[in-house]
Amino acid sequence: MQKTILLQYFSNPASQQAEKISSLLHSFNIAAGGMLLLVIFLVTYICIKFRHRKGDDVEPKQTTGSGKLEALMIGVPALLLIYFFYETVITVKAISPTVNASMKPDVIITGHQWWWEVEYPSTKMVTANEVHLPVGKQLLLELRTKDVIHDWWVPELGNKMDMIPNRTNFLWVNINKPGDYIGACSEFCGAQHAWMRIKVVAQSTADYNNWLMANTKKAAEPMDKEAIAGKELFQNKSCAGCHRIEGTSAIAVVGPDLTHLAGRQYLLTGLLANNESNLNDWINHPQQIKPGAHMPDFMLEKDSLRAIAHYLSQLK
Ligand code: HEC
Ligand SMILES: [Cu+2]
Repeated sequence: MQKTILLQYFSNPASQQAEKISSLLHSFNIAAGGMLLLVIFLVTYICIKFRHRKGDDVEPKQTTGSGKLEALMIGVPALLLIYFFYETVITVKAISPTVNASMKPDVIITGHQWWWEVEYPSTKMVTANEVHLPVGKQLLLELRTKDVIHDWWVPELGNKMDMIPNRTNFLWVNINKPGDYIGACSEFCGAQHAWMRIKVVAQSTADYNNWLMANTKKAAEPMDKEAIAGKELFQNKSCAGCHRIEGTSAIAVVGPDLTHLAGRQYLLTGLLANNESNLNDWINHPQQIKPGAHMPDFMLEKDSLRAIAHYLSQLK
């Protein structure tokens, strides 16, 4: 989860949008690099060629004003600027076609301090933090926020987009190849901003449809005595006041939807691997693990905690 995010941008553009941005960036780097080399070469050449030599006592011949040289020095950078301005406008237009009211988003992503809510309008399914998307399809992402400004950015998949209170923004993405793509919230949004990571799981259409079907189902029933007790405790110990588990009486949406929690690879936007013992730790003292998170510490007995964690770990 901790790969250097910026480097991926250059090395692995994985969507049509990212490819366009990447190729613009490459041609810009080539032009800027060429300019830099030319300047270094000229400075070095002039320093050597016109250096002070023994016996040079008279002032060298002074030349002023060269129309040709000035035209070149102003003209070439001006042309380059115009060219890159034009290419930038073309690229921006190509990666973000206009969204009109009749278009339905494929996914609605809402930023919260400090997690992501993910809704699939076609099935009304809601999940959190790990965003599954199909490859080879032009997808429209609708971006919102519940609190402060957040910013969605998965470098390998293209440009970033702000999530602004009381506004709806859109982002197009057409992913080329299956894989996991890591991003991060890119607008400082409070104490745990640095841990507001994004994970996009890009899948073939068939895999994606299977995932969507499986996750649209109601939550799995607890399979053993401890898990049954855990389910009870979840309803009674205020967890249900903030979380939803589809198919149970927990229907609150203050925190992430937990209906298929066990299907996620990570907990808490990448902070912990998703397993029963980490779940137990998290429920035991959320404020030590993610200080400031909007989930309070609970004074629960060890047995109760274990039962809840056991129950949650069965929610495949
Ligand atoms: C006051 C609201 C609130 C209550 C009560 C609450 N939670 Fe949470 N919970 C949250 C929020 C908010 C988050 C997201 C924290 C973050 O990532 O910053 C969260 C995150 C979680 C996660 C991680 C989800 C994920 O996708 O990684 C689990 C598991 C969880 N809570 C379980 C519980 C359990 C079990 C209880 C009861 C003991 C409980 N919560 C009570 C608000 C609450
Ligand atoms: Cu954020």
